[in-house]
Amino acid sequence: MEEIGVGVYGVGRMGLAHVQRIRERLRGARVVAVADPDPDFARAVAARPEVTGVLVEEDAAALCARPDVDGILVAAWDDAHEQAVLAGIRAGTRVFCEKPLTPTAAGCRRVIEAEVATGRRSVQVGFMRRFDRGYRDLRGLVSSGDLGSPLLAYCAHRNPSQPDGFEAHQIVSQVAVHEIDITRWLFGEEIVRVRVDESRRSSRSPEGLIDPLTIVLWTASGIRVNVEAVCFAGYGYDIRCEVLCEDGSAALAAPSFPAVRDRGGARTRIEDNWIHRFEDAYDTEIQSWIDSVGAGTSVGPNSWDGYAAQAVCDAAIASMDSHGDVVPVDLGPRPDLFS
Ligand code: ISE
Repeated sequence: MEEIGVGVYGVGRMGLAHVQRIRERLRGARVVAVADPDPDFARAVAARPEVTGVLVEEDAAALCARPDVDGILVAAWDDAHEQAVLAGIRAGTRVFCEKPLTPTAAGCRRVIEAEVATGRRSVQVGFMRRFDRGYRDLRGLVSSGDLGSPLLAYCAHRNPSQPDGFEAHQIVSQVAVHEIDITRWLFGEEIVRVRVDESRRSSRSPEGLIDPLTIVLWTASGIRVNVEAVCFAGYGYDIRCEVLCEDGSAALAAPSFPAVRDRGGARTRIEDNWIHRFEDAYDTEIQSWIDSVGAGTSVGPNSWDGYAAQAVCDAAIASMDSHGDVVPVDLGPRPDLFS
């Protein structure tokens, strides 16, 4: 199969990591051009030695208009996603969009409508955990039925810290959104209500932010998922998930690092950030997008998944703002294109 041409919109930390993975590790694609909501920044990044030979365009629409661009990868800041994704859909260009698809459920609805109007699915949303080996094994076990019906799950999502400017609601829309998506995918059910519980605030967490939080999700059949979302845990990037079923339980396997035993005791390593922790998942995710663009198909989490996750985030933020109300989630009808 011929190589596909990729345009990357948003060349901050995540966008650049994707440029590098496409250039260094993946097959079947080349990055032909980049753009960024800040065009000067795009020009500065394109001048770096690790990005040599890549052209710079003014915006996402210009990327899509290039005859050598078959797909755009959107990794700009959240508020810039909607316009870029819509530009791709309207131009008939395949889109990979980092989560969140857009920062509000209403914005995701607009994306869905635009896709429905074209009559084909063309957007993959960046919920990379669905491509992680450990999560895939866990899902296989839970859905095999060998452990009986799932009843309850516990997830921990602990970050060592967050960048300056991190806002209170992002603990939901940037952090817990992964567990929201994983819950829907693991159990194959929509989330119907949410509650956010506060706990004692960590002294590491900046003014105005309540960290950690526990986000309680209930699925349509009543499975309850307790998500511990921590933005300023200090010690590392620690991800856990355990599902209790009627006949047993299954937990996410941690990545394997050597187990050290010495005078200090027994220990192993914990990752320090998500790009390292999920590097294999990102590679598999972007490779599957490249393959699907080459094959003219669409795979992985779609706009409906992006919308459903965002609708749950909106409800969780409402619960957070009300200091603990149980907030229902009403997704409305799912268009046939996504059934
Ligand atoms: C970050 O934006 C991500 O997307 C990571 O996957 C997540 O684990 C982290 O908490 C976020 O800040």
